[in-house]
Amino acid sequence: MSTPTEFQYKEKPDTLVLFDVDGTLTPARLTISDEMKKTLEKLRQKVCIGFVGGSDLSKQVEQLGPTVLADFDYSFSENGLTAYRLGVEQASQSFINWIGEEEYNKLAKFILRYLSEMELPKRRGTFLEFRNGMINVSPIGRNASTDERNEFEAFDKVHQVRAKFVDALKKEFSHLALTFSIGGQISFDVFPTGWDKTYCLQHVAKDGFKDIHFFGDKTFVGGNDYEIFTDDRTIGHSVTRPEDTIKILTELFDL
Ligand code: M1P
Repeated sequence: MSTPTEFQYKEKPDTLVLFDVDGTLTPARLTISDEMKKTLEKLRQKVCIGFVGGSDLSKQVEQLGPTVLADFDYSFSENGLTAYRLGVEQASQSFINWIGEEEYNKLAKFILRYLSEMELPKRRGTFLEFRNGMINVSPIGRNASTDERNEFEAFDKVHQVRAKFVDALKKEFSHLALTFSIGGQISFDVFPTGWDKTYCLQHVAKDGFKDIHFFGDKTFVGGNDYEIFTDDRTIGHSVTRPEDTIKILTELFDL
C-alpha cells in the first residue's frame, strides 16, 4: 500500500504515533505544556501523529488547545467514535445506534428496577447517565458530593454492590456483546465489547502505516490504555507522565 500523498512531506510518512491524552500528553485533567507542543510540532515533520482520548472533543479542546484538529493528523475522541483525519470528520458511531431502542429500553428498565431494590445507606441523583459511546450506572448517583463518593466507595468495598450488579447484568444480557467496567469510585460503564482505544485503529487502516506507535500511561491490566498498548497492530510505550513522553520521543525519533 502506498503512502497517502498528504503525508509525503514527512521523513517517515509510513509511521504513525498515537497518544493517550491524560497523563501522557498533559498532566491528568490539565492543559498541554509549551514544551510538549514544540515536541509534537517537530515530531509531526517526521511522522504522522494522532491522539486518542476517552472523553469527548470539547474536553480535548480544553486540554490540547482550540486548534487541536489542525495540530494532529488524526484526532480521536471517545476512543475514536468521533474521528477526524486532517481536520475532516470521519464516520462516527454511538451506543444507541449500536444497541437499538428496543434492547436499550430493556437494559434501562432492568437497571432502574435493580437499583430501586438495592439496599444503600444514601441515594442522590442521576443514577443512569446516557452518553454518546456508553452508559454510566451509579447506585448512589452522579450528583454525590466528594464526601458521599468516598463513603460509597468504602461501602462498596465491603458489600460489592457494583460487582454483584455487573454479574446480574452479564447474566441477563448475555446475548449482547457488552463490556462492564468498574473504573471509578461510584459507578460502572457499559459499552460494546471492543469499543476501547483499539476502536480508533480501524480509521487508520486504509492509510497503510508500516509502524503504529502508541504512548499511554494506563497500560496495566484494567487500565484504559491496556488493549491498544498490547494490540498486535501497535508498538506500545508505557509512560509515567508527559515529561517521560517527551524523553522517549526525543530519543526514538532523534528530535
Ligand atoms: O475514569 C474512570 C471513571 O471515572 C468516572 O467514574 P466515577 O464517577 O465512578 O468515579 C466516570 O467518568 C466513569 O465513566 C469513568 O470510567
